Amino acid sequence: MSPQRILVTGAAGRIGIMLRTRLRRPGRALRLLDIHAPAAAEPGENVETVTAAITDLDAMTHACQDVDAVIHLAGHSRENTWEEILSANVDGTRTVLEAALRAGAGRVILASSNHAVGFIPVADANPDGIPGDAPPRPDSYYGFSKAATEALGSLYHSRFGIDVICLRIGACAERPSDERDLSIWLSPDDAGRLFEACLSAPSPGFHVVWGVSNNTRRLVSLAEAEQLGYHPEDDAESFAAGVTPNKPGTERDYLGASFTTLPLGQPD
Ligand code: 15L
Repeated sequence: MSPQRILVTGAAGRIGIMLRTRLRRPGRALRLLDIHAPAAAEPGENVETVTAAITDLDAMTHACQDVDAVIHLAGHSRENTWEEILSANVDGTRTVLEAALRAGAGRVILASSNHAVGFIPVADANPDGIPGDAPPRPDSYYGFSKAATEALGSLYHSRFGIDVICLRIGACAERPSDERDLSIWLSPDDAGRLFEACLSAPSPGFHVVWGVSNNTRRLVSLAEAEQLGYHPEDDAESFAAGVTPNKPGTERDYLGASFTTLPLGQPD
C-alpha cells in the first residue's frame, strides 16, 4: 500500500512544485515544508503546509509526526560556500534523518545528484550505463554534500533499519536545454513516476539509484531504479533539435560537466 501521509521538504522549490500535483492520490495527505511558505492548499487538495528550517531538529521532529514517508528535497541545489553547504545540505540532511527516526517515519527518499559522481569520465559509460551505486567522485562542494547525503542515508539505514533511497537526479526540468541534458534529463512526469515507485516499493532497504528519463543518449544505468518499480516514459531525444551544443572540454568529458571547473565554494 502506498503511504498515506508524506512530508516533502523543499516543497516550494522547483522539483517540490513539480511533485505537488504528481503525487496527489485519493486518501493521501501531503505535508509540504519549506523555509519559504509553500502555496496554501487549493480547494479539495489534501495538503498541509509548514514553514520551517530543515536544520531545526524540534521543528522537523514535529513535522515528521504521523508521517509514513519523507521526501527530502531541501538544501542548496547548486554550488555555495563551504559553510552554507555544510549547514543546509549536510547538517540539514542529518537533521531530517534524525527527525524521521525520532518520529517513527519508516522511509526517507533523499535527493542526491549526478554531481555526487560528477568526475566520472563520460568515456567510462559502458553499454549498461554507469551503475546507480558507482562510488562517489564529487565535482564540487555541492557534489560532496550529495555524497555525504548518501552516506548519511546509509548510516541511518544500517543503524536503525529505516528504508532510505537516494536518487542521483540528473537535469530535472520541463525540457532539456543543452546537448549534455540529452543524456541526463529527468522529465517532470518521470520524476513523479520515480518518486512514486520509491514510495510504493515494498521494504526497499537502502539504495542509490539514478533519476533520469529513458533517454536515447543515456550514460547511466536505469536497472537499479527499475528494480524499485520505476518505468520512465519520456526521452530527451524528442527535444534534440532545439538544444545548445556542448562546449568542447569538460562539458563533454565528465558527467558533472561545468560543475567540474566552477570555482569551489563560490555561490553559483
Ligand atoms: C543538480 O544537481 C542541480 O541541482 C541542478 O540545478 C542542475 O545543475 C543539475 O544538477 C544538472 O546537473 O543539470
